[in-house]
Amino acid sequence: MIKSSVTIALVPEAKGGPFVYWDDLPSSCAKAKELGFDGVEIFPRSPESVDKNQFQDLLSKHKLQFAAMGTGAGMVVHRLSLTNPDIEIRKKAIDFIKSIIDFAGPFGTPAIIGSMQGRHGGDTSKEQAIDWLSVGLNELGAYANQYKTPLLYEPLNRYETNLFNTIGDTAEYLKTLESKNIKILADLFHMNIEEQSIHQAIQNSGNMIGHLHFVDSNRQAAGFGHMNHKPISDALNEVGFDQFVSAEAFPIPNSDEAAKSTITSFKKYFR
Ligand SMILES: [Mn+2]
Repeated sequence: MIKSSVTIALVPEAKGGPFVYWDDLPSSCAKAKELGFDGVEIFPRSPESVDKNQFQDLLSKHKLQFAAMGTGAGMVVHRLSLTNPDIEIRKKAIDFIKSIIDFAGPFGTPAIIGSMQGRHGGDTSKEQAIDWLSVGLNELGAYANQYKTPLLYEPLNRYETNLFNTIGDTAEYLKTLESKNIKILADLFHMNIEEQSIHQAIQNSGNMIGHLHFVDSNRQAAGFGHMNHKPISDALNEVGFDQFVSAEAFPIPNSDEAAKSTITSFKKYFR
């Protein structure tokens, strides 16, 4: 069964970003439970910045699942990426992502590589950047495997990366990697910009999708834009997707309203 999740950002430097809840882990988890979400996706400043015991207690108390953990603070806070021309920075990027995998893995939760993929340009050719990306993904996919969790790789829209923008291109690329432990994070906002057909892309590569960012056409909560979610939920059911659809949306008009619109839409399309 497809499960619902809501994002919680714990990175002051990411203010203005598309996350539903902010800063306060206990109250955000309480809200998620109250509204009926199955799980939470967290975006921490670093693994050390999250009190693991407190978080574990919150999950148990509210019977919430830990859906996914973002690594984007590595880029936002520390300017790291897997395709930086400096080998020391690429190594630090891999170490940062490993530290997130080490936090999430024991929960059975996957880490997400989004903005940490970086981009090509300047003296770095696309081929070179993709080679570096492959080195990182192969190492990190194998690393996540020790916890029996996949690594999630998220293709982004053209304004955020110039490596892989569509689900189809990403699926073809992932098949060339040594690590077979990498799943696609399909984000409906990026797909709305890049895909010819969102539901067709899901049908074509459904068995490689491991997580979904559930959002509307304008990066607001599902229900606050003009995306047609029905063919999308139909396609996800058709391919047998049974993981999380997680609200990665702006807190517009505020966190609670965005969360409520998400869960209302979730129930409409997935229940
Ligand atoms: Mn996303």
